[in-house]
Amino acid sequence: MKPNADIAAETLTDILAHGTRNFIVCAGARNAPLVVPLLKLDSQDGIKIWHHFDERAASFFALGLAKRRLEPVCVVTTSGTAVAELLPAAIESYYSGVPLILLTADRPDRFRGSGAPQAIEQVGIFSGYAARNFNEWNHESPLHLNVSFEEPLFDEGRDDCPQSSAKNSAKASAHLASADGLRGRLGTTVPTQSLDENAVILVGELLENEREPVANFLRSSSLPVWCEAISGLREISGANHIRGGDAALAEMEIGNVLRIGGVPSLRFWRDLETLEAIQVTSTSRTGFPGLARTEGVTNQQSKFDEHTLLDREKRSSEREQAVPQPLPPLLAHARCYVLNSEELAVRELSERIPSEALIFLGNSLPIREWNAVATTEIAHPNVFANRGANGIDGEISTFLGLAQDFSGNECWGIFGDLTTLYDMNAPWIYDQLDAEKRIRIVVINNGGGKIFSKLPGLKDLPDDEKKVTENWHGFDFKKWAELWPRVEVEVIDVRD
Ligand SMILES: Cc1ncc(C[n+]2csc(CCOP(=O)(O)OP(=O)(O)O)c2C)c(N)n1
Ligand SMILES: [Mg+2]
Repeated sequence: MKPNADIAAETLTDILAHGTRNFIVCAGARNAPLVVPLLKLDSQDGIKIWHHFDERAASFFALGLAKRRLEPVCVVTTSGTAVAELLPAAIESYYSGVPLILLTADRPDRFRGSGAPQAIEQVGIFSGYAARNFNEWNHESPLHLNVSFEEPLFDEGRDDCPQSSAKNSAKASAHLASADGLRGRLGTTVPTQSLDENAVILVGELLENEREPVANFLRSSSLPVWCEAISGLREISGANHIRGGDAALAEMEIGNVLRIGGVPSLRFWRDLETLEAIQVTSTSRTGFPGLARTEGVTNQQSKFDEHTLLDREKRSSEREQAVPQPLPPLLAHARCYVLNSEELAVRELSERIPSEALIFLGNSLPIREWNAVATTEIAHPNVFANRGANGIDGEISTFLGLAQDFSGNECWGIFGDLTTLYDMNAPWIYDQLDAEKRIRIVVINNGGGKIFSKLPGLKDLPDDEKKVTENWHGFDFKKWAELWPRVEVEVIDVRD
């Protein structure tokens, strides 16, 4: 039988060889053979060992660390339900194309199905959401490595350490280079032939390196375009921007849609499911169509660069044909709607947050309100959100991971009240973040899940039923903030 120390050293060496530098340790007994050697690597060759007690928050923090640059981040858990806590972040990582390594310690095979303490069915627990070995893994999704350890967990007199040497870094870069090659082969041109004058372009989440070619494409096209804040292109000049979100789209006659990047947060996108007369073409890094209907829908996985978005010929012929079209007034002037108090608060925030800041938008109303009403006078290119599975869980943790990885120091996260309550343990990691980071959490407290007040079927329920559907509460967020002295929390109270 292989000694635990060898199993741990081999596993960690492989993970390091795949370019991982950040490990989030959620310590237990069973994963001690992994944790002890890892701690010895802290601060060597850029390796950083983080620690968290809450595996769900830890895995979302890992997702945030990995999200911008797609450098794999590893979460290390003990056995049992600790492993199950990783599922939400694994799902988000799967749908948003982010590399997460889930390294889980287990009891040996013979314990499977036995009901013995802290022995659950860990093998395959993430089903299709995670690859189970390095060969199956595409580097843009979760990888689950389940490692069994016999007792005694430590062998007498051994002090093995995984290799973090230059040899491994070279192996890692070779591997990443080949992953890039794979992504490169996915590149194709966007099928623009199906777009006519009734077309709109919707741009969802883009990686930073995807933005310039997409921006050039938008500028070369006269079609109206809706850019999500997380595309980083919402405020670019030279594109025919639609302002006013769903309200503006509702006024337009739309025959077909070209979606570039992540799945948009628009209500209009959800409605496209049944608006079958509208043809939809999607092109994105992750390759998810974002619609269940297949009729009238084309979809491709694509890497965006100057050559893949639109081939040169098509681009120049489009420019020649492009007769300047007068913009419908609604597109040119966004201010033809009345803002409610919550929207006003979001607008005011967008005027207050400096352009260079990192901004994380919580799901539910904050992201929708920002997209619809945030100022376009100030460019905010560093906006992020978790739009893979649209969860309201783990949002603050993801924000903190992004904040740590961000090159600047000023970071703002804007969250709904239930979203905040969901991730109350997130600030645990604060003390480990770079001291110069200035991190602000804005809670838009409307006393519950107010997005449901906008849904037909739920908005007209009597109050005693809305209490249930919206989870009304009178929670005082200042008390939560007091638990974490370093956390700067601003509560915007927009309760009726
Ligand atoms: C983990 C998870 N559970 C449930 C939902 C469904 N959901 C979407 S929005 C929402 C309410 C969020 O409330 P809050 O954070 O206060 O935002 P508000 O709607 O008030 O803007 C819920 C429960 C979800 N997206 N994710
Ligand atoms: Mg709320």
